Amino acid sequence: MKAQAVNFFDAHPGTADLRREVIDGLSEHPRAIPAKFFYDERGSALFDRICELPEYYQTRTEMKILQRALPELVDLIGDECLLIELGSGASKKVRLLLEQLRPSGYVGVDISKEFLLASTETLARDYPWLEVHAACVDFSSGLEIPHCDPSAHKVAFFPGSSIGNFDPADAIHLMADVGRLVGPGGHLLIGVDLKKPVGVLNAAYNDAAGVTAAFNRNLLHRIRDELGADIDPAAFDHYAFYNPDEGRIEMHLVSRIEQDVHVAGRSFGFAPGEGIHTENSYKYTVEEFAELAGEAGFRQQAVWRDDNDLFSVQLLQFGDAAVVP
Ligand code: AVI
Repeated sequence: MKAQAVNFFDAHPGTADLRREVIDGLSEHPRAIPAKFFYDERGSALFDRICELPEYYQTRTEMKILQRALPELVDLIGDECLLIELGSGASKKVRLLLEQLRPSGYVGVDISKEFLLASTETLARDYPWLEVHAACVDFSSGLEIPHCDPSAHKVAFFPGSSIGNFDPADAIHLMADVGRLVGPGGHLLIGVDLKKPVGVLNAAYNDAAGVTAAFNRNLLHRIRDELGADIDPAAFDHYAFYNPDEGRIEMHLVSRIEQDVHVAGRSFGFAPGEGIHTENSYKYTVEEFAELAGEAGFRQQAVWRDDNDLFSVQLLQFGDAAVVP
């Protein structure tokens, strides 16, 4: 069978968005820049390396859970669905689903254009029976996705606990958008990282090889290279820790020295130890996540975890009587 061409839809944020959000973020106190800007081609490649690290249990644990859950999952979802993968990246996990679920179509959605194109083209080649679409969008600002047959049973797949990178209120909004996309009876299959001993969490975001530090500093590489700023990534330290009050890992970039950096004609002074908050990664109990999903109109249909309770994969179903914010 001949591979299908990938239908491509491009609405990814460009340099103007980066410039605006960086200037806004550096003008605030405390300073913060959205984590979505980690993911240019280099940042996505660094994230792929993180997924292979011994300290970063999430990716391999989720894979194992999915493998174990598959027979039950196929029974619950049925065949002929339209599978929509949010944050498709390297799309490794979805292969498991494609092979067992045999969906009628696949839509890969990601903010990183080069990665998305490469991964969907590979899927189209490897699964010639599958209709493959690619939508390059920043789904944190709404889910405008073409190619969605209104009558299809839609299953959104959001692996990797990327939901944890949204503040709870934004996570509810995003899931409500997903609910509108999949419609009543539609599904969301989602990976959710669980609360666990602090030592395990801190190690996962402070790996010995320094890949997470390089990933964090990639934001500064982008600001320097794409915005022409005179910022030196080596003048900032990677700082990541679990904040138990908020139930989240926080990542920051902390200035080693007193310095002024110039971005798009604006000057920003840093005192030594002054930081930029770059990412939150929320951790949930299964019960806490049920409540969050419920606020978006989803109910937990099934929850699978590993033997050490590190991670969960949850099948959520969108209901008719949903109260959608
Ligand atoms: C993509 N996301 C779920 C990762 C996380 O664990 O929050 C991003 C990451 N940040 C540092 N390491 C990995």
